[in-house]
Amino acid sequence: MRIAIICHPVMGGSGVVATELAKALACRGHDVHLLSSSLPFRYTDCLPQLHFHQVVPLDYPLFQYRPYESSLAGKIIELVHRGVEVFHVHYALPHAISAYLAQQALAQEGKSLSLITTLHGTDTLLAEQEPILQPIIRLSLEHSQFVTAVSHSLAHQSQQTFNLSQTPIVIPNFIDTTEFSPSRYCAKLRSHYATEDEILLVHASNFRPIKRPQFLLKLLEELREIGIPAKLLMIGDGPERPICEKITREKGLSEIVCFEGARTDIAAFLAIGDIFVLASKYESFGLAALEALSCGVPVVAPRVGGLPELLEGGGGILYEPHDLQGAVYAILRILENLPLLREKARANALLYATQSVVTQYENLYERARVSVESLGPL
Ligand code: GMT
Repeated sequence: MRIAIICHPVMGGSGVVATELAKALACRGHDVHLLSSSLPFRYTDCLPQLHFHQVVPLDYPLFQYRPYESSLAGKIIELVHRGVEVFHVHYALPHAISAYLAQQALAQEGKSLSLITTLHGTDTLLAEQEPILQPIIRLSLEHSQFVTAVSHSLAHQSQQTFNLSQTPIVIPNFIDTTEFSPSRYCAKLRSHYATEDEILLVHASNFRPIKRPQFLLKLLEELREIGIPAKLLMIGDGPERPICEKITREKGLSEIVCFEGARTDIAAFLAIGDIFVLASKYESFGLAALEALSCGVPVVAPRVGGLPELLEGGGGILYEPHDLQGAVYAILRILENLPLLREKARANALLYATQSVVTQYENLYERARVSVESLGPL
């Protein structure tokens, strides 16, 4: 099949999922076109079947804002003319909206567009915060052949927020269980951060306020107070990082908290952890938690969004959001059963292996393509 995948390039789960999906489809022999405003950070330029198209919005002195939606719509139309059969957009904003515009323009030529939109959570959060966006996003979703969501929780929330005629299909995120594996453990790397007797907590995120990383510093302090020799390794970068670094310095925690910034080989850092910790206000799925599970690292996470669904397969313990004592208790319970929970974490992650999830998308593309073909010329 000739497939286009459209995503935001920034460091975040949706960009990872879209890029890894594009790579996996290209490996299966599909002709895949990846469209984004710049090169997604997981993009590797070595697959002959994978083509990157940068979408560059028009820069004109009269315009205060560049019209990205229009440029993307134009690019989609161009690719339809070049024979691309299915478009899979990650995020309605602005990608499904551009695809809707392209659909309308193509209808004038008697052509139709196969469109699949995957929701990762932010469209729903933004529409709740900014209700003027709701009807625009709704329109683009109702014009998608299929809408998918990365968890049941997000599917139901999105259906309600956008008053959708159908509940989105749930296709969870996936993981390369060979790259994210317990075998990535490296004693030498771990020794930089903790001794064998210490407990190494690892966190990885883009340090947006929604990730609430300051809570993790409080959690570390609580653990030290009750005599748990814990240390915290923080991976990633974003607006909350300098604030957390300042708190670390002010509270004299610099010996036990280490900020490593953004890393490309995240698996190596996850694999040396004893427990992966999250404090997010919301996670539609929690891809970083899945990456940790796949490395055999148990997860402690708040009961929000799609995290309960992910952790019900084993290898993690939930706590109620904001409940510091609940998070401490979850860590203690994991430490009592660490070897068993490590096994359960890995077993759970194997349920999300790339191949089975990519097949679900492939089947959906085929259904979308056939349903548009059966319409014939408009
Ligand atoms: O979490 C972020 O800051 C990035 C965001 C994104 O859009 O890339 O992640 C969202 O999509 C991921 C992939 O489906 C999910 O694993 C994350 O849970 C989700 N983030 C939120 O819902 C806050």
